[in-house]
Amino acid sequence: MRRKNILSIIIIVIVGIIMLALISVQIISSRSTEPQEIFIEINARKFSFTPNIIKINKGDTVKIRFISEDVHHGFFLDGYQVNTSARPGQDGSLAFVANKSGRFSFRCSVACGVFHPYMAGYLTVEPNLRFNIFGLMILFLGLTSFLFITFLERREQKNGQG
Ligand SMILES: [Cu+2]
Repeated sequence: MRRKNILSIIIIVIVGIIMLALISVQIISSRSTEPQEIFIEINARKFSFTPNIIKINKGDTVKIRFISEDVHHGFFLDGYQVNTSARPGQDGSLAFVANKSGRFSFRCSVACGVFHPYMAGYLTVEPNLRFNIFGLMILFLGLTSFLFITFLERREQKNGQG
């Protein structure tokens, strides 16, 4: 009788945890992994980009306004192979869907002076890992609960025998 009580409590707890996890997944995924339209203004001048580190999420549509503060500069994004350029007063523009995750460098694609090769920055496209993390957590919880139940059963059996 005691064993059955313990088992039913464990099962109720497991079901509760799984339900909570599923609800959290719903809330988190609907909040932050929904693709968004991102507008970014990038300023270029000898020999840097501002900002030079950009973070977005996979699936986002990125719209870039590229502004030059001094001479003719370019913006080329590795991995996505997209390019634009700007002169003072003549902004460049660029739009793409971030469908590849990873860290991509962007650099100036117009020779603009001595340190032109060092004019670079990074775009990080974050993968939508949140759901996977929760999936793994549920799996982990399920597995540990299973092992725990098996352990309890074994112990009960031993006690019964002894
Ligand atoms: Cu440049």
